[in-house]
Amino acid sequence: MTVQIIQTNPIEGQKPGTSGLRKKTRVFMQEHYLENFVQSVFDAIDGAKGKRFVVGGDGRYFNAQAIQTILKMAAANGAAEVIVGQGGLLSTPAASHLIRLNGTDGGLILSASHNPGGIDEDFGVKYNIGNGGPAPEGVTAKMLARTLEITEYKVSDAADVDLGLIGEQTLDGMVVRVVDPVADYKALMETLFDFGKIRALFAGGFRMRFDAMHAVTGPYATAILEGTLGAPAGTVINGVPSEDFGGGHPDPNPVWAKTLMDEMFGDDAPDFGAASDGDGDRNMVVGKQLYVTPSDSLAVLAANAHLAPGYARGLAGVARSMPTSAASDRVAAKLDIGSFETPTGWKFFGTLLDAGKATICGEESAGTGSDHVREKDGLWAVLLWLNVLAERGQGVSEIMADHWKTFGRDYYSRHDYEALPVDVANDIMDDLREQLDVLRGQNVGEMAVLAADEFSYVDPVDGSESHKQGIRIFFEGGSRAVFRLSGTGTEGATLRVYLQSYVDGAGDLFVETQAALEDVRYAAAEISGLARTGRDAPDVMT
Ligand code: G16
Repeated sequence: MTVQIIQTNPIEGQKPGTSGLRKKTRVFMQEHYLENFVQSVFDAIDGAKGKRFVVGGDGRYFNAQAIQTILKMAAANGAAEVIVGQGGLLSTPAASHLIRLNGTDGGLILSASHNPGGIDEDFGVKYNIGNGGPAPEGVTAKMLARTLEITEYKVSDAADVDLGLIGEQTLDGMVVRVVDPVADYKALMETLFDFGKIRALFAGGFRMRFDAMHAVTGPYATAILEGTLGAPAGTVINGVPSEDFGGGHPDPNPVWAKTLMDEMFGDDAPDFGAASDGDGDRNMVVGKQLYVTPSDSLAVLAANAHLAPGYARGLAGVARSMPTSAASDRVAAKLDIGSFETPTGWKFFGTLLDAGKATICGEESAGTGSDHVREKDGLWAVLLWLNVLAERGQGVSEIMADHWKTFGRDYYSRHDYEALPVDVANDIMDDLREQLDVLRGQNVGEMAVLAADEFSYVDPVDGSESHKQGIRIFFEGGSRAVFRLSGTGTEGATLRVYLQSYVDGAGDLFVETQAALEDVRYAAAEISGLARTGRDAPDVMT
């Protein structure tokens, strides 16, 4: 077995987006493509020599093959040890936990998250640093720079590692430790939640449906909900990960988790429904006939987290991404704790969590998490909900109604225009940018513009700056429209329009969401010239 030094050239700028490098699988499968990026990651962190990493992915097409390549490259670059999930599987939050638990230098996670999988669909690789969280912008910028100048990479010609075999093997002198992907994660959850209370809830006949969407959370949810908490067999559906997610789109929202939504809105709906995405960091929560928006879920969890043992001492603060609704700010204000608004991308929460400024974080894109790891965590959110339901002895609808009466309701919806020609999407954003100064004071339909700006962020911990993080238009009465281009799409450009409208606790709390947002939707469409998309409706509305 020898280390081979392979001559290569930059293929294209491999620019990591909101969450690592995401491309069509066939792009990743081109000669040298994956290798160029992995070598650039190692180079950007000053080499892999003597270092320890965690590697795993969501089981999508090309996962196992890519892991073998990464292991051989880590060995050839002199890494000391790599911890891999059995079968190459690790959910993103479980990988984050393993990095922290084992004090490794970092980890490589293979996933395109909620994007579909398969040879004609999407693949992705991201690098997480030693705190368990996604690499910050300074590090991803170095990776990109490296991909533009790469001339060679190192790879071992050793045989493949048996990823099915738990235990230690060696690869060209590097230790490969294959671990049960679920065990350590489950042990962590047991320290945070009252498993006895949740077990009693299920024993009392509480019914739940968890849709794992044929993705990586299946084994985790089955082991924890059915195996440990006593939920009846069949509580977890689509629980076996498949390379193409059963031909589906593993994005836990009302559009893609339609089977679950139909059941939850049907006559014999279970008490609680939940779903998770490709790599297990996103979640969706549904009550009987009630969809809980991710922004509301964050607010409710922040308001009730103290009911779970892991958060009984209270929260240091709550952080949300800018496009997320202000619902969690209202909770933070009432609890008199820190409240933070960051750009989109979980990496921005890392410094706040590390510094102990925030305990719970969340995003409108179906992500919630806490300082137990440095990623959002789908199953964690579901278990916290279960703990709260068990403690309060109420259903999801009662909890939501009570929350809205106390804090008011932020009606919220995201409208996505997918696979737009890049120039059309850029024109819309550029034109909006040019109007920012003149919008103030204008009336558009029923709405009066109070202010408009482009979101910039200065990290309160390390002072790093991020600009051009989305355009915000604030209307009188607490409504808001936000425009942003997605950083995770792999085809054309995706324009996201985030709509929000607030009513206080004495107002009308039970209007249909899209109806409640109609005026702000109209104003947003007029101001941005959305007709240019050529679409008469969004492709996805969540
Ligand atoms: C990733 C990040 C999230 C972020 C999302 C935004 O999610 O981890 O923190 O909110 O991207 O996506 P977009 O740029 O498309 O709006 P994931 O679940 O895809 O890793």
